[in-house]
Amino acid sequence: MSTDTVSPSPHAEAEINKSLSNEDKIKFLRDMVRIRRFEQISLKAYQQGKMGGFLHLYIGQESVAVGSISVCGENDHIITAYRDHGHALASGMSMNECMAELFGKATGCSKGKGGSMHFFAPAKRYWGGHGIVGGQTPLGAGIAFALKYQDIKGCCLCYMGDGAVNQGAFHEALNLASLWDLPVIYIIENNGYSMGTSQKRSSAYPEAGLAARAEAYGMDWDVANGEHIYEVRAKTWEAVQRAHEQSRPTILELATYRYYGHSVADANAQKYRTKEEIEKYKNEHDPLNLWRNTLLDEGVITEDLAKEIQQEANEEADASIKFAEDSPFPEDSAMLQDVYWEVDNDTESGKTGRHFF
Ligand SMILES: Cc1ncc(C[n+]2csc(CCOP(=O)(O)OP(=O)(O)O)c2C)c(N)n1
Ligand SMILES: [Mg+2]
Repeated sequence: MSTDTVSPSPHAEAEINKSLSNEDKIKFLRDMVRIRRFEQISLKAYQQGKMGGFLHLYIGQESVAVGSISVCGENDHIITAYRDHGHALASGMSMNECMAELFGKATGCSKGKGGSMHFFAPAKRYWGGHGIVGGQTPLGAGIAFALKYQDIKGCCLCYMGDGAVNQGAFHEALNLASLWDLPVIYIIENNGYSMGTSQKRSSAYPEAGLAARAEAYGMDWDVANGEHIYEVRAKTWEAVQRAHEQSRPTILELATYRYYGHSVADANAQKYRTKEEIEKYKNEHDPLNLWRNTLLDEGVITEDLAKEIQQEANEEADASIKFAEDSPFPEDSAMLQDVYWEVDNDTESGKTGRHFF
């Protein structure tokens, strides 16, 4: 762990950050440490053959989910892609329900039938977990539409990768979001790569960044550094206020970095970027170190408290592995449940398969 003094972030003075209590700040550290530990230990379990399917790790990007979700209120909603563990835990989901989902157990948040890419918690306004690149972007617009339609002052934070900006569905969503004044915020988590393809090899964009594509739709946009909690909160809050007060969409591009391969099955993880690049990010841009050192410098935490927070996260993650291992697999009879609400609820359309007309 680096203990260098960090230069104070200019965003510490933003209104949304000045009002933070020490407890709030400590919670952000705790949440980031919990997310990282959850994923470190899930990787271990994956390598031991305890779970199947995909596993896309968020390690290195934690400040984006924790910082942005921390400004959300009770009518704000979250939706994201398949790299979804961080957003789920930051939304208040428990490690137990998430780990059990990875293990395919009936106690998982999606009853063991979704796995890593499909964490869901509607009661916490967390709408997944989507595997089709860009597939969540029209859904994010739809959630925002529903809020507006019901006259609820809220918004939808819709997260996506830098690769998703080239999907047609995203552009259709942008068009409607702007045309219909929808309170949706597209947060591009720009980690520089789409699987093994760098941003430069996959996207045409002006120097200002990918978010500048918003110009074509008359939308507001911004580009910021996603590694610092203060900056992420300040920039997200501007967009949330725009959504709440003016019912207008925003594209917010946040620079970040993933330390592991695209997924645990990324056989080329060492080929499309250098070890030096990865080390540089780990050593100089790690969001956990950055925030921990900020809090040490501010006198909000001591080294002992930082260790205690890590220890607690380790214990919570270990307990979640035990919970997952001890949980049952879903019954065979549950195979066809939770596919269509209409079928589960025996409605006329569920019985006939006719949903329209
Ligand atoms: C429509 C579609 N095309 C291709 C894929 C395969 N695929 C899965 S993830 C991915 C890369 C996406 O990269 P990015 O949007 O930058 O997100 P990141 O993985 O960096 O978080 C691709 C091409 C897919 N899941 N869906
Ligand atoms: Mg990416």
